[in-house]
Amino acid sequence: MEKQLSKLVSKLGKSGWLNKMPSEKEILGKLRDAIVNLDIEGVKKASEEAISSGIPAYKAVIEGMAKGMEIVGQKYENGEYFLAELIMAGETMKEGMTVLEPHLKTGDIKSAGKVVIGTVKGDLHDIGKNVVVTLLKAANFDIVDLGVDVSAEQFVEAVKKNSPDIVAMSALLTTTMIEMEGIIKALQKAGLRKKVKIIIGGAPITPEYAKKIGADAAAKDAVEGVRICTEWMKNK
Ligand code: B1M
Repeated sequence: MEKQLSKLVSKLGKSGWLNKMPSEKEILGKLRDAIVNLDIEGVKKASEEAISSGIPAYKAVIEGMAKGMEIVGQKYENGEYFLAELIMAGETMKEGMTVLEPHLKTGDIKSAGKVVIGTVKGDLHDIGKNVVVTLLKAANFDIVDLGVDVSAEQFVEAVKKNSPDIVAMSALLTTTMIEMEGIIKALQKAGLRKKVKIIIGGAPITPEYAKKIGADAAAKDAVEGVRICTEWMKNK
C-alpha cells in the first residue's frame, strides 16, 4: 500500500500536477488581491479554494482578506480609492465570510465563558468585530453582541443584565477609540469594573493605550483576542 502510494506521488510529481497546485501563500495572495480589486466572485472562489486546500478558515480571514483590507485602507489614504471603494471592500469581505464562516465553527460544547462585545459609540466598523465574534463562538464562548455605535450606558446595561466574564470593545477610528475610556469609567461608577475583564481591539489600538485607559488587554487581531479570553477563563 505504502509502495503504491509513493509510486502515485512520484508519478504525479513527474507529470507536474503537484507543482501546479497553488501553495498556501498563493491562495492567501489571491484572497488579499480579490479584496483589493473589489472582486466579489474572485473572493468567493479563493475562499472555496482555501477551504478545499485545507487552509484554516481563520488564516484565510486574517492572513488573506484582512491583509487586503489594510491595502484598501492605504489606497483610501493615498486618494486612490474613495468612500465607495471602502464600502465595496466591506461588501467583498462579507461575501468571503459567508464561505469561510461555517468552517470557523466547532459545535456546541460547554461554554467557555460569556462575552459582551460591541463597537463603540460613533463607530460603524463591524467587520473586525464580527470576525472576533465568530472566532469566540467557535471557541465556545457565549456572546452578547451589542452591534455598532454602542454607548457607555448600553455597555453598562448589558453588563448588569448579562453578568459576563469579559467585556470586549472594538474601535477603528482614532476619533472613537477615546470612547473606550469613558466606558471603563462608566463601568467603574456602576460598581461593575471588578466583576469583568476588559479587552479592546481595532486598527488604532495598542497595548500601551489599553494600559493608559485601564483595560486589561489589547488584541492585535481576532486570534490573539480569543487566545487572551481563553487564558483568562482558564485562570478564573
Ligand atoms: Co473606514 N476607516 N471609515 N470604513 N475603513 C478605516 C478604519 C481607515 C483607517 C481608512 C484609512 O483612512 N486608511 C480610516 C480611519 C482613520 C483614522 O481614524 N485614523 C477610516 C475612515 C476615515 C472612515 C470614515 C470616516 C470615512 C468617511 O466617511 N469619510 C467612515 C467612518 C464611519 C463611522 O464609523 N462613523 C468610514 C466608513 C467605512 C465603511 C462603512 C465604508 C467601511 C466599514 C464597513 C463595515 O465595517 N461594515 C470601512 C472600511 C471597510 C474601512 C477599512 C478599509 C477596513 C476595515 C476592516 O474591515 N478591516 C479601514 C482601513 C484599515 O483598517 N486599515 C478603514 C478588516 C478587519 C478584519 O480588520 O477591523 O482591523 P479590523 O479588525 C481586526 C483587528 O483590528 C482586531 O481583530 C480583527 C480581526 O483580526 N479587532 C479586535 C478588532 N476589534 C477587536 C476587538 C477585540 C479584539 C480584536 O476584542 C476582543
